[in-house]
Amino acid sequence: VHKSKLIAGNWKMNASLASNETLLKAVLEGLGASVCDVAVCVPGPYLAQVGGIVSGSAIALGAQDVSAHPSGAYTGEQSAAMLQEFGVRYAIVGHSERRQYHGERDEVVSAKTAMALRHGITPIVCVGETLAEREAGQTEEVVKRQLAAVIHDNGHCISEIVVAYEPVWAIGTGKTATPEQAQAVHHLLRAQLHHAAGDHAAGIRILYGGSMNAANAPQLLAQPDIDGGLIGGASLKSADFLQIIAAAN
Ligand code: 3PY
Repeated sequence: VHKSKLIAGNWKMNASLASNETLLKAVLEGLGASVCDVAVCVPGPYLAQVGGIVSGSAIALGAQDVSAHPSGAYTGEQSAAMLQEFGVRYAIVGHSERRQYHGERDEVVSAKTAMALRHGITPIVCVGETLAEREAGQTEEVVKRQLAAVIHDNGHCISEIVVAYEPVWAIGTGKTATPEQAQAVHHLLRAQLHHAAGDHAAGIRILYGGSMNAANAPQLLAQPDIDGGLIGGASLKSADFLQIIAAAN
C-alpha cells in the first residue's frame, strides 16, 4: 500500500491575520519538495484567508471541528457544506479538548465523522485515554470504544478516515508518549481497523498527537504504525513545523 505520511498542524485558538501570513509564508518557503502530505487546521474565521494563501500549494486546508447537523438552528456551529465551500480538505473531530470542555460524546463524534465524509472532507478522528484511565489500565478499552463508535456508523467508508491517537495526558502538557507506548496503541488501533476494513486498514493513516515536536518527531515517525502527526504548539513555529515535516519525508 502506498501511503505518504500526513503532518497536520492544529493551531487551536491561536491565530491572527498578521501571524498567519508570517507563519505560512515561512512554511511555504521552507517546504521544498516534501513528499509527505501537509495540512493546517485553522480557526473558522481564518479559513478564507488561509485558503487563499495555501491555494495551489502543497499545504491543504483543515478545520478544527464540524457540526453534526446539516443546517439550521445551531448557533455557533459550522456545517460541513460551509467548510466545503472554503475548500476544506480535513476536519479534526473529537479532539480531547472538545470532549473535555464541550462534552462531546462518542455518538456526537461519530455523527460529525459521518457528516464530514458525506461532504468529501476527510475527518481526523481523535481518540485517547486520560491519565487516570491509563493508570487504571483502561487505555485499550477506551481507545477501542472511541474508535468503535466511529466504525459502527461509518463502516462502509471507514477507509476514508484518518485516525489520531492523542493520549490526553500528553496534550499541552509537554509530556509525550514514548515511541514504544505510542506504537503499542497504534498497533491495537490498526488491528481494530483491519477487523472492520480488511486490507484497506493498511492504507488508513493513524497519526500520533500530543506534544509532538521537532525533537521527538523522528523517533515517533519511525514507528511502523505511526503514519504522521497532529501537531499542536509546534505547528505555530515555522522552523519546528518544517523540521517535523522533514522527519516525515
Ligand atoms: C497537541 O499536540 O497538544 C495536540 O493536541 C495536537 O492536536
